[in-house]
Amino acid sequence: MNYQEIATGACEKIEEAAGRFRVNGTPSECRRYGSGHINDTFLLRTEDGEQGHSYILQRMNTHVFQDPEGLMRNVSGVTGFLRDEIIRTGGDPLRETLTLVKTESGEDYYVDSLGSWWRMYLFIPDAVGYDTAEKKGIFYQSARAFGRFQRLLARYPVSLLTETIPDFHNTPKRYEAFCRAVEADVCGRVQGVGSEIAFVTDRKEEMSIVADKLESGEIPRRVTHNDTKLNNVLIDSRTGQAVCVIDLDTVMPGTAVFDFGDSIRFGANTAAEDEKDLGRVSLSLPLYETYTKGFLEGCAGSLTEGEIRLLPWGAKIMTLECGMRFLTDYLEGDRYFRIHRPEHNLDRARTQFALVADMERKWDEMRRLAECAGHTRGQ
Ligand code: ADP
Ligand code: GN1
Ligand code: MG
Repeated sequence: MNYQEIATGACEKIEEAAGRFRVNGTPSECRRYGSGHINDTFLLRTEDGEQGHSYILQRMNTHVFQDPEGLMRNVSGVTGFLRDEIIRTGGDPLRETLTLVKTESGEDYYVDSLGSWWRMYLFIPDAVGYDTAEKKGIFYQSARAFGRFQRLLARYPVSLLTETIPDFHNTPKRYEAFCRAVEADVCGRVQGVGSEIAFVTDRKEEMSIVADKLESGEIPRRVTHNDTKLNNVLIDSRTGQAVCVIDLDTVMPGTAVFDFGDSIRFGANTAAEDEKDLGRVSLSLPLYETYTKGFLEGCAGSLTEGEIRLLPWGAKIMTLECGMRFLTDYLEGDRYFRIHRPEHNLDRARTQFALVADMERKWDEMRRLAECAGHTRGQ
């Protein structure tokens, strides 16, 4: 097989794994793919006479996902459910949801001789995952897709879902973990980040605003995606329409307020998540407005007034939480998020805090825009 940009040590295991799945043709080419921070993702091509086929091969991150079997049950259940819904409404299931490729022995995953977990999806062609919302239309499409995704899953039986990362968006617990990391200071990095730590602790009271409402039942717990980054929706490269919501590892009970918020955190930032020049970081109110409109349309009237009122808080808390997670990882020695340079996690944390600060400046407008969109929701 021909490998591109892959360390030689890894090739043998990729070859072993690729050979276990029921692909059409013979694996011929493999390269790293996408810009996710968690799994190792490869694009695998096969040769099959005149034709070639493409697949996504992933080595799952079992440090992050400690119950990979439960996770794969979720992915299989959710994709199967979406597939039925898509067929029922006349869509194309091979394009509009992920399709797992089975192993030769009929499993959804393969565990190699080193204990690494592998899975494979059909590659969705002519579709792109964007790292920045270059055009408003792309962001609007992603908003509709994530809104629709959670509306479709409203009928999915929660009892079938494993919580793949317990307390994933439990922000007060994330704060506790952050405080433990500061206290332990295992890498001796605390002294260099005093102002970032103070930024977080100054906002301690805000961490529980959405969590408390979820706990008290004021807003409903729903089946949500929980990782609604713009690059977790594939956009059709010809039509510009959203094709498929991907990265289903964190589909769990959660709140729509955070699905909304995490998208704003990533896609309505005028700079990249790891931009070093903080002067370029800001919240784009036009993008925020566009996303709000698209998300409420995608949810088609299913969000409650309480949820709509909390949307700005969802954006702010997701940004604060993510910054806190990047900073925690920096303090603990970069063990969770994949980094590509020293201090990458610190740079990421700083952009998140700069974005929170800008949201605070634009808070009244954020609230007004959410209210306005709420009045015309789903119409
Ligand atoms: P991570 O959890 O590391 O973010 P993802 O599951 O999001 O991993 O995959 C990483 C990238 O691979 C995505 O952002 C997307 O660009 C691409 N990708 C994943 N699955 C598919 C697929 N079935 N078809 C086409 N591209 C895909
Ligand atoms: C991770 O897997 P990916 O790259 O789509 C992370 C998200 C963070 C995001 C920050 C399972 O998302 O929670 O918000 O990085 N996923 C997990 O970019 O922790
Ligand atoms: Mg991803």
